[in-house]
Amino acid sequence: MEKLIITAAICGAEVLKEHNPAVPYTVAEIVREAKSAYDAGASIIHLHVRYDDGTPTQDKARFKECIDAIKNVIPDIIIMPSTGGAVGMTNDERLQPTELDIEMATLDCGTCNFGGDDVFTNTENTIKYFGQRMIERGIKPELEVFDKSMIEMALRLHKKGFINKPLHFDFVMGVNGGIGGDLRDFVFMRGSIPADATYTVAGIGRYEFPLAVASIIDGGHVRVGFEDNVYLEKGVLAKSNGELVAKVVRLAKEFGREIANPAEARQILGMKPL
Ligand code: KMH
Ligand code: ZN
Repeated sequence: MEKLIITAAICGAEVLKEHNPAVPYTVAEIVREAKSAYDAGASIIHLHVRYDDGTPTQDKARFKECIDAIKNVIPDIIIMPSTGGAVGMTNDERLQPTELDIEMATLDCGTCNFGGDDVFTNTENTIKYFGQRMIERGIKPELEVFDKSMIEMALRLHKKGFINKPLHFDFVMGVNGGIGGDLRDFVFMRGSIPADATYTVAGIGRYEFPLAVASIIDGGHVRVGFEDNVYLEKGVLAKSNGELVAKVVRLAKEFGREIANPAEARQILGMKPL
């Protein structure tokens, strides 16, 4: 089985210090959390950025500041900025990090409710626009799918030339408004992608570690981090993103799965070496 790629979603746009005091807002805090995740075994950092007061932003300058600061400390890490941003942002606002020199970015493949009255909007034309931008800029998309219908959208837009192979999916499971996070949901999603595609799983909240185990066993990859879950176990807050990554590394070891470093992750995902 291929080595396991661990992605750390260290920050997100919605989770706050009120949920876990270790959630990073400042550049220094973002570097601290990225380093803790890398040291524990993550090879990809899924990056959202905030202003110092915690407000989410897609500001290009803020992304550059954070990416440069992370790369200064961890030169080989893969940084995958969000183009999802936060609910309510415009397309061009969301696309700002793609103007930077980045290797990967998220590409959200459909619209869904996002808790309460929020709707995370990604129309077909939006996905085409984002996909085209990533092709032009040589950025590998991670296809964020919150439901099975979004897999179908991604496959259709691949056929139309807006998303290039090799396809790499992220099953985001357990969002209020998307697919659940039970094993049968995982089997359904996993069985719905082409045989030559790769995938990672991001289980929200209590789904994080059970779905990590499912993916470890199945040969998929795993995403953990404060964006999805702030608990190391029931009632115990994680002290860092590194603690969440370390738990996945322990689980992988139990099932005989080795961990990929960033160079190996690039190879598995069909990306250019650094
Ligand atoms: N913050 C969510 C509305 C992504 O990073 O591409 C969207 C999100 C997905 O987090
Ligand atoms: Zn995200």
